[in-house]
Amino acid sequence: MTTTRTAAAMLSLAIAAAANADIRQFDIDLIDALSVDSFGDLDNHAEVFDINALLGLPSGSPVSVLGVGYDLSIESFGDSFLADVVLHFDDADAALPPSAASFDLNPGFGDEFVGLADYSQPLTDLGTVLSLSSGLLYLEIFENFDDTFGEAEAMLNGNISLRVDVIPAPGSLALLGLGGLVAARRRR
Ligand SMILES: [Ca+2]
Ligand SMILES: [Ca+2]
Repeated sequence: MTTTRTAAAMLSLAIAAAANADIRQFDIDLIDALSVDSFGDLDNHAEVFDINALLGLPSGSPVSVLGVGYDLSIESFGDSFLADVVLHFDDADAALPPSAASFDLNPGFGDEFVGLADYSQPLTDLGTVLSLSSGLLYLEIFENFDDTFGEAEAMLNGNISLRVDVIPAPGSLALLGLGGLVAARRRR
C-alpha cells in the first residue's frame, strides 16, 4: 500500500508542476542586423526562433510571450530616419500576412532624423502579447518608410529580452505523470 500511496503522490506532484506556469526568459542577440525595405521584403533581416529548443525543451509546445525589453544601438543611413526602424514579432506559423496578434517595436519612435542612437527598455510584463501555437517566433526588421528600394537603411546591434510562458502539450503532461509512477515503483 505504501508503494501505491507514493506513486499517487508523485503523480499529483508531477501534474501540479506541469499545470503551473513555466515562465522563463531568453535573449535574442542582433549583430549588424539590417533594416532594408518595407515589411515582407526578402532583403530584410528575418529569423525564426524555436523557443522550446532554445530553452532545451522538446519542440512543439505552445508558448505565450508575456514581456519584452531591449537594449539596442541603431544607426540609420542616407536620408533614412531612426524612427523608420520597426521590429515585427509574430507567430512563425502565421507570419505572412501578419496575424492579428503580432506586435511591433519602434524603438526610435519620434526620432525623425538620421543618426546613431542607443535605445533601451527594461523587460516589462505586458500580459500575453503574442501566442505562438507551436513555440516558433518570427522576427523581421523593416522600414516603415522605405526611402530607397533595395538599399539598407539602418543597422541594429544589441539584444532583445523576452519573457515567455511555455505551455506543456497534453502528450508531455501524460509522459510526466507516467515517469512519476515508474520512478515510484522502482523505489520499493
Ligand atoms: Ca530600402
Ligand atoms: Ca527609411
